[in-house]
Order: sequence, then C-alpha cells, then structure tokens
Amino acid sequence: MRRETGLILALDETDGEKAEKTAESVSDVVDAIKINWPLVLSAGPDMINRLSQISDVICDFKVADIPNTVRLIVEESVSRGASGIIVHAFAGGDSLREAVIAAGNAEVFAVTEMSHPGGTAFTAPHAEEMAELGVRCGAAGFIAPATRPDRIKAIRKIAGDLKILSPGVGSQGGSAYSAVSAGADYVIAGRAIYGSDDPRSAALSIGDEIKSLL
Ligand code: OMP
Repeated sequence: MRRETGLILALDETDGEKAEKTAESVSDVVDAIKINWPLVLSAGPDMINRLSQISDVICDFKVADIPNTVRLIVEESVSRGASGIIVHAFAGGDSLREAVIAAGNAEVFAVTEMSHPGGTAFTAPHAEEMAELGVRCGAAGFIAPATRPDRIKAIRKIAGDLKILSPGVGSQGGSAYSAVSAGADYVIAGRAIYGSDDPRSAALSIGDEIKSLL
C-alpha cells in the first residue's frame, strides 16, 4: 500500500452506487479504501473486485476463526483483488499465522485494541501481547485506536517498522493529527468522509492535517 496521504477511507456506505461514486471521487487523495461487511452485504462481494480497479482495497472482515476458515476467507478476499485484510489477533497465533500464509503478497493487519469505549474492556488489557503475537506471526501491521493516542504510542514500541492503521478519526472523536503524532502511519476515516456532502473536500481536509506531519 502506498503512503502518499496517510489516509484510508472506510467505505461503510450501503448504497452501492453512492459508494462507487465516493470511491472514484477520492481515489487520488486516499492511499486505500477499506471495505467492511455493510457494503459487502448490501452490494455483494463483486464490490471488492470493482473497488480494486480504482484503489488498493483492504478487506476489513475482522476475521476471528479457526485457521481453516481464516484461510478460506483470506483467499477469497485476495482472489477478488484485496491487497490487505484485517484480522483479529485474539483468535491466536495459529489463526494469525494462517492468515499471513494465505495472504501471500497481500498485507495482514491485526487488531490490537478497538477504538470504541467497549474496546477498553477486553482488547486493551491484551493489546501489547496481541501486537507481540502479530510481530511473531509476520503481520504487516496493526489496527490501533485514534481515539486513544497514548495506546498508539504503546503499540508503536512493539511494532517497530510495521504499519499502524488508526481508526476512530472524526465521528468517534479522534483526530488525525494526534494519531499520526502518536505514531500511526495511516488514519482510517469513514463517516467523516462518505457521510459528508463533499467527500473529496472532507478527505482533503483530513489529508492536510496529516500532511504537516509526514
Ligand atoms: P468511522 O467511525 O465512520 O470513521 O468508521 C471507522 C471504521 O473503522 C469502521 O469501518 C470500523 O469498523 C473500523 N474500525 C473501528 O472503527 N475501530 C476499530 O477498532 C477497528 C476498525 C477497523 O478494523 O477498521
């Protein structure tokens, strides 16, 4: 995944036509588009193929399953053009390792700590352990919360040169500036971009915040 703007669009728009329009309007000002269940379920998995024609696509299926099922999900995603996939580290080393093997040249990002308030209950207390596991299993990087920049700093200490992607910017209260200052390589923003009247301007404005730090 390139790193030109440091911004990833979370395209959770459920109107397929609108989603594609939004993707086209921002494809040159984001480094990747992240697709999650809402859009895949509403528009179908072919959306992964279509979006991958205009941008790097990260499949955010937060895979948490036995290794065989993980492998099947990762292989399907990559065969449709995904260049990255998000998996839960809490499923353990065997599942995470299987994801990395199945991904081949695609990048696996492991969730360490979730950005919403509930993320402090079970993921936060084990985030560092999950990051250590991700390093051992060959993950390309981690998902760490823009809503708690101090936690990005903690994960950066373990991640070394691996990538940190931080969701929670805008609608969840996090700021792109604070996340990147704390050590994120990319911020992930969804509603703040696709929910705006002018998604391109919204993306550019978040990109400006990041630009001063890159
Ligand atoms: P907005 O809150 O609309 O910016 O969307 C955030 C996006 O990032 C959604 O697609 C979430 O599913 C995703 N996300 C989080 O918000 N928090 C996390 O801890 C992890 C993710 C993720 O893995 O991308």
